Amino acid sequence: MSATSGCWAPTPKARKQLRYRAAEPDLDAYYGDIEQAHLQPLWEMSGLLTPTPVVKAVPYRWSADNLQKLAARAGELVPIDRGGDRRVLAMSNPGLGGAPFISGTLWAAVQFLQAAEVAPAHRHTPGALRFVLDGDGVYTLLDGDPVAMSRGDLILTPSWVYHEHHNPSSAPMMWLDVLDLPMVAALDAVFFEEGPSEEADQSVSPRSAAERRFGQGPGLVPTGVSAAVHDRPHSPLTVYRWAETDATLNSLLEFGDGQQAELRYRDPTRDRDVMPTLRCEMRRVVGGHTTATDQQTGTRVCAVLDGTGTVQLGGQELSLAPGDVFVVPSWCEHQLEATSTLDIFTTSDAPVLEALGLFRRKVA
Ligand code: GTQ
Ligand code: FE2
Repeated sequence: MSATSGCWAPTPKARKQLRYRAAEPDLDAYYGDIEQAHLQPLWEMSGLLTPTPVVKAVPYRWSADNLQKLAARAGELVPIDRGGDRRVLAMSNPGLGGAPFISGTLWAAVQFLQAAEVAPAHRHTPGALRFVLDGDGVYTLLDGDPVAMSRGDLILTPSWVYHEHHNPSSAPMMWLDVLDLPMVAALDAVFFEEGPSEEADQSVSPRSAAERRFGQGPGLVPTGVSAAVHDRPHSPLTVYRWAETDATLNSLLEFGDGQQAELRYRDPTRDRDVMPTLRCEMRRVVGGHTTATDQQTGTRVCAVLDGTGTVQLGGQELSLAPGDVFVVPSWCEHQLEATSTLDIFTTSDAPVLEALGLFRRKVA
């Protein structure tokens, strides 16, 4: 489902060679005729059914330093207006020939909002999430529910939910956005519309309505919730707070070898990922520990909330510091080594691969 052009069609050069090989005039004429008819011979193609995934996206890390400095400069230079209504820097995978995507299936970006700025309401079919690597002060309105955003929080913006971002604080704030946009684009299913014009800043409760209703107590969900809520394919809990995530990771560390813990963010009302296209997980690797090497199908976008160390990605070693974002392309070998305790947020398109029977994972 790569959004870039297919890798199986013969290149113009290959097509010339193909003609050359077809020295017989009949065959030569035939190749000309099928090309005219917009048909292509499978017997001349290669690279279509490969033994393992051939992935255009390459492993890459965007350093916190670059992300912060360059987003802050956009904050100085580029206003937020209707039309271009988000101040967003998309991470462009060096393997994708300039496409503004972190992989063939996912969009990842940093978004920067100055004090007193508003990114106006809209909605779209691609699903999105925000993860806050640093700071606080912004709230996002999700279909009218104000959700305060702070360090370590995961905020969902599921498909077709209106969202607008407000920064009533006195300091700028930046956060990570991940969307399933390239996947939805490859499926020719992108819709977008602007929302009602923004309201004045309102008082924002530290706990959104969604949290008070669906995140009140672990394993406790309301009865009598309308079918409209249950029929939606995403979690009705739209924010997962760092305090709970942190406490859960600490608790999980008491089990196993105590060197690492991993949790999955989940729909509290059903055994499902938070959104139909995006899985979210958080991993803690204790300083001094090295994880097993793993590979899985689908893209993983990883963000370092805390700690330092290195990640091995398909034979490439990258150093990690708080605020760094890296991509693990499909089926790429991945191994973490923590120098100081690493907390790494990961989101992936795994629910899509699982739904289609395409998810594979191998741990060495
Ligand atoms: O915050 O609404 O990174 O619509 C890309 C598209 C963020 C957003 C992005 C978006 C948004
Ligand atoms: Fe959006």
